[in-house]
Amino acid sequence: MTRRILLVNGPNLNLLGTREPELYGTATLADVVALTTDAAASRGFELRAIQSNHEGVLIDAIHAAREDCAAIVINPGGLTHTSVSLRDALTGVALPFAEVHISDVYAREEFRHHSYLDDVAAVRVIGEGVSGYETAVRQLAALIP
Ligand code: CA2
Repeated sequence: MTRRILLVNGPNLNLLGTREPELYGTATLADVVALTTDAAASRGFELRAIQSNHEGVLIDAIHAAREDCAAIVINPGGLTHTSVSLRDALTGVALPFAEVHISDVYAREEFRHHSYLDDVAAVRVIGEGVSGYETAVRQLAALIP
């Protein structure tokens, strides 16, 4: 299996670093990709990164990962709380994946407490800020021989 990890960031995460720093910090999406690339490289993995505001684009990227990735790190944004289709894509490709949330969703509104991914994610990292992406890579890499 190719030693490559797919990093998926969902809707609105392109806005990282531009507003709501009290929730999401000041790092940009480019910073997140850079830190996740480094975390993956230090464990012998290449990183492919995608961010989209469109659910179907995210699903297509997850399907493509079946061909050449060993694992997925995903912050699905608001789709966490709404999308059966995203869950079906992730279970359909059967790659181990980490669900990452920058903010502590359990300390926020009730509607953020439910995740369609929580029972199928191999790793969950919640509320660690953007360093949670590094934690996710470390924990996922430990599962891959
Ligand atoms: O905490 C997280 O990482 C979330 O996945 C972020 C989602 C939110 O819907 C989830 O409940 C928790 C929202 C992403 C929006 O990101 C922004 C970043 C900066 C400014 C505005 C939005």
